[in-house]
Parts: sequence; C-alpha cells; structure tokens
Amino acid sequence: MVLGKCRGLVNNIRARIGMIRRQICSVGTSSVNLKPNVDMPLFPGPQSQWTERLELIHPLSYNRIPIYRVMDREGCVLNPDEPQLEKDFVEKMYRTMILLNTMDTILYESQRQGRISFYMTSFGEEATLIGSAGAIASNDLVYAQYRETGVLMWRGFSVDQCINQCFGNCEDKGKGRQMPLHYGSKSHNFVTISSPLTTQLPQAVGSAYAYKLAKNGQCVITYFGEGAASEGDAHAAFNFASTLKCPVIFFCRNNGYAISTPTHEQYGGDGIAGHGPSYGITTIRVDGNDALAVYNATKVSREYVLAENRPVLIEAMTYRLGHHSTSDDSTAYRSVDEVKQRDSLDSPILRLRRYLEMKGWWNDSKECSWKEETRKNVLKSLARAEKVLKPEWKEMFRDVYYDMPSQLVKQMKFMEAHIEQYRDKYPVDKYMNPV
Ligand SMILES: Cc1ncc(C[n+]2csc(CCOP(=O)(O)OP(=O)(O)O)c2C)c(N)n1
Repeated sequence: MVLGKCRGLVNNIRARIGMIRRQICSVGTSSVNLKPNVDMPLFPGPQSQWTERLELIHPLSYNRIPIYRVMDREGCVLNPDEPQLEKDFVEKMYRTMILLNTMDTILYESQRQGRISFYMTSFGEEATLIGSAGAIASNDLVYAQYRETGVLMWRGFSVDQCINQCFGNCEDKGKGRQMPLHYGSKSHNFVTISSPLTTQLPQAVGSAYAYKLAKNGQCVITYFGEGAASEGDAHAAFNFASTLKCPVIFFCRNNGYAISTPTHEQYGGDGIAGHGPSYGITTIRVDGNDALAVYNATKVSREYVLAENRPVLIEAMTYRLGHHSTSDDSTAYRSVDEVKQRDSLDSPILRLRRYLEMKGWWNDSKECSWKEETRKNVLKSLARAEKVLKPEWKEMFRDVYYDMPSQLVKQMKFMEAHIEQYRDKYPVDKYMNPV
C-alpha cells in the first residue's frame, strides 16, 4: 500500500519533470539557448555552474576589493596618465576643506562653552566630503546622515546658515526644531537630515526611482557611515535600488568607528563594498583621504548611474579623527596615540596641500591669509547668530500636519494663556512675538 503510494509519487514527479523539459524545449534555443541534451543548471536567478567538488566557500578565498587612489600620502600623483583637474577647482576644494575644518573647530569649542547644545565635527573626513561633492551636479539630490556638512558647504550653504541652524534662531529655515547639524536646504537640493540612522537610504532610492521615471538627467546620492550600514534599512535600500534599477549612488564613509564600536565588531566580511556585488550593485572602494581619488570615483559613478539607470556603491576608507560628537569622549575606547598617529601619517588636508604646493598653486602666505580670513568670518557669524531671536514659540505647533488640526489649535491656545499668566517664568524676551 505504502509502496504503491511511493511509486505513484515517483511517477507523478517523473511526469512533471517530463512536462517541464518539454516546456523548456518548446521555448526554443533563441530565448534560453538551451539544447535538451546540455546539462546546465536550470534554476532561476543568477547563472552559475555545477561543481562535483564538495567545498565550503571561505570569505578569504575571494580577493578583497582594492582601494583606488590617485596620490600617495605625500601628495604625489601615482599614475602619470591621470587626468589633471583645473587649478581653480582644486584650490576651491582645498579652501572648502579648510573652511569646514575651521568652522568645526570653532563650533566644537562653542559647544564646550555651552553656547550651542550639540555638535559633530568632520575631522579627517574633509576629502571624502569635498571630493564627492565636487563630482556631482548641483541639482543632484543629496540625502545625508549628519557628518556631511562639507557637501552642503560646497554647494554654497553659508557659514551663517550653518550657525543659524546650530543656534536654532529665527533665521534657521528649520525654525529651530531640530538638534544642531540637522541641516536641510531645498534650494541646495539637500534633504533635511534626521537622527534615526539609515532611514534616508530607502528614501533616496525612492527619489532616484522618481528621477528615472521623470528622465530629468539627475541622480541621487546618499551618504551613510559603515555603522549605519548594519541597519535593516540598508539592506532594503540596496535590494530595491538593484531590482528597481535606480540611478542612486550609495556613498559609505567608512571612518573606522560607529561611536565606540570599531569596524571589526561591526562586520566580518569585506567591509561595506563587499556587499555591493552580492546585491548586483556595481561597486568601488576608494581612499577617502585622497580628495582626487574620491572625486574621480564619484564622477565615474555618476556617469554610470545615469547611463545605465543602475546604482553604484562607493566605500570611502577614512578615519574619524574627532570624537563621535560633543556627547562623546573617544579616549574611553581608543588611545590618544592612535588618533595622533593617524593624523600625522595620513591627513587628507595636508595631502591635498602638498599636491597644490608641488603644482606651485599654493604657499604659506596663501595658507595663513585664508585661515585667518575664515576664522574671522566664522567668529563674526557666531557672535551674530547668538544674538538673533529664537523663532516664535507657536512654530512648535505648526507643520505637524499641513493644516493644523483642531486639537493642536486647542493646545496652542492653552499654551498661549499659560505663557500670558506665567510670562516671568519663561525666557520670552529671547523669542519672536512672545505673546
Ligand atoms: C536607528 C538608530 N540607532 C542608533 C542611533 C544612535 N547612533 C547615532 S550615531 C551612531 C553611530 C553611527 O556610526 P556610523 O554610521 O559609522 O557613522 P559615523 O558616526 O562614524 O560617521 C549611533 C549608533 C541612531 N541615531 N539611530
């Protein structure tokens, strides 16, 4: 009885295999290029080959993705065929790197003095930011994490605008609602930053899909750290971008740490670039301290995503020289010597300076006057922004929805009466239209 059932099952399977074979043959050689007697794997999905060798694939049996560079640490160009960038352009890159570094130093110190509530520097990542920003078009859409002030700066977002946001004063377009550094600017095509890590990645893919449909010749670039790449949203974004064929550049800043977590606790494989090919994403790993290499890698990626309507993943290898934020003391988990050594051996700013000097495009006196000018401007901006009034307090009830619902109107009126009654208990003189 049991045997009979088994035989029935086997016959059934045989019949089905026969049917599948007949179906495959009837598709014809033109579409699948299969002859019935050729023994090839028939599974859907990526094409592979049979093997009779029983073997586990060890991650080290793959060649690690190499790190593309243009200059060595002394600023010497390694490949004589390397196309040269214009003097003014490279000089602008360098000047913006210094400006960013100067603003970071002053705002970091001003947080230590309690003048702003929070800050994050980009120390060590200046080349990564400016090199990539220089290679994309100003109307390409940027989704950032939080350590990408340099990208916005390159696009002309001023020191005043940065500092107004950090003070949350009434000149901040975000109306003082978010923490410092959560910049955004519609006119600079820079989507407003938010704190939850990696949420911007699938959103960037959605925007890229819309750009593809609009055929507007623009692409999207999204920045994130190697720590953020461990979030589920990164997987969703990589997979959607690949399967929906979206013109998006995933730009990972691999700076070695996610707060106190070093990369060896973050991932076990070939970094973030190692993920790319497995998602079907064209990938490059680049020396993030080499502004010219980052520029080239991003430029080529931009051309590719637009020509092919497919994503690219760039992993820029760099090092976070600063603390994670003003809420962090990184000496609790890495030595001061480690940081000093990295800074002295591999400074992205010094490397570009050496390149410029070798070209005869930069010298000590230019360096001194630019540093002095930027320092003065940042300090002036800071002193000014500090005195500007905070936005009207009613702004905290607006823009929750496009139209304010009645229950929110009620809460706002309640607050109004409350402030009128207790105005001596609130710093009303620091706000626009206090009552
Ligand atoms: C979803 C989520 N989880 C945790 C945090 C807390 N957090 C803020 S920054 C950070 C580390 C991110 O590191 P990485 O992505 O490598 O960027 P880096 O700070 O090094 O530039 C963490 C865990 C957060 N903001 N959002």
